[in-house]
Amino acid sequence: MGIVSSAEGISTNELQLALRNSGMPLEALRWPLTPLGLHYLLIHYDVPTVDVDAWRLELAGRLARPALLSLEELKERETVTVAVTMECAGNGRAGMTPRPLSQPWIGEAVGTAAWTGTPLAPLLREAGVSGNAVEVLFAGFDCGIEGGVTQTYERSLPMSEALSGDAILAWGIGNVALPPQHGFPLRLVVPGWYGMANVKWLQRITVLDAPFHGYQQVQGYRIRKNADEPGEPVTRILPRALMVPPGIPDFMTRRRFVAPGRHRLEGRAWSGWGEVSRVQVSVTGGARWDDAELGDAVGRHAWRGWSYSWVAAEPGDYQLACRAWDNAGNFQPLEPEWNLGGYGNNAVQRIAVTVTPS
Ligand SMILES: Nc1nc2c(c(=O)[nH]1)N[C@H]1C(S)=C(S)[C@@H](COP(=O)(O)O)O[C@H]1N2
Ligand SMILES: [Mo]
Repeated sequence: MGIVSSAEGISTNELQLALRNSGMPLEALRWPLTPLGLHYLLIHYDVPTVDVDAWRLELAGRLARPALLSLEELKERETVTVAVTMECAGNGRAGMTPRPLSQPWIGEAVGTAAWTGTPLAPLLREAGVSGNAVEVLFAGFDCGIEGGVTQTYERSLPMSEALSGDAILAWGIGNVALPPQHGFPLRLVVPGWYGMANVKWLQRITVLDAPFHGYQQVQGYRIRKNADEPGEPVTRILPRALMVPPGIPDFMTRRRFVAPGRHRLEGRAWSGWGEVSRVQVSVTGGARWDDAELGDAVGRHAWRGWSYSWVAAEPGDYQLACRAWDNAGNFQPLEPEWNLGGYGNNAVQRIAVTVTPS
């Protein structure tokens, strides 16, 4: 992964990635469930086309009863619908200096969807997981070259997460079949984990008796300062609060303009480590912080709303900011902490707002 100084303009390569992988416009934070088409997208290689009639999910590896399952057979199993806030591990990457060269997210790589599918754990248990199994590997259909390595997109989960967590194999989103870009015909959804764990376009699930050492596990998605160190794996989502940008935007700069008076600032906050326990807002660029009012969570694995009443008395330029805490004790830093891949930057969001003369 290369790096560029953030003073340099965006490269054509980054622009290509940015155009393929759309973010959620922040005004869509108003919806508890992100409308289909506004949920962010991240696709490393190409969107594969899958012939669902010929398609079978393969259950393989350290299992007493390996299996091939059609979509119809999967749909006959226990079916659940779970609201999950999903966020790309690279969200906030463009705010790091120097900027890690990859999809240049600012802060919009998030969305909440109602995913419909069947729980993963009972499926694995019924297939008879062997006693020496340590991880479960999920392989997609999509192939590409990354870091010089030709690969299929694949990621593993620890056995404990696969058997005790709330992961589902999803064939639906918001009451419709998965669209191609979200993983048709079947994807993994791992509540609380950053996006990379949620493998799309599944073709095979393999139970492993040794840790997976594939590219997306040991090269990509590691928190490290340089390529020589192994670093720490990226796992669960760090807390973040985002605000619906108030007022109206300037077309080019996206600076916001509001009239003097009282404004209800609102947004959402989430964490993959536990419940969001506190959200604060600053209308003074961080000089002073006040507690926001918390709303209900959309679900156990989904964001919760917050609001704050701002009296914009004086015309002038302001910087608004918000930050969240979770009940596991995690909170958002004021400044990004740099790492090579540009992962997990949950530094506070700042929004430039002008209060216009009345
Ligand atoms: N097969 C496959 N699964 C994948 C990816 C991919 O490129 N290929 N991208 C991952 C990443 S990095 C993210 S953030 C999420 C994004 O899911 P979405 O596009 O449905 O929002 O999918 C994950 N699953
Ligand atoms: Mo991602």
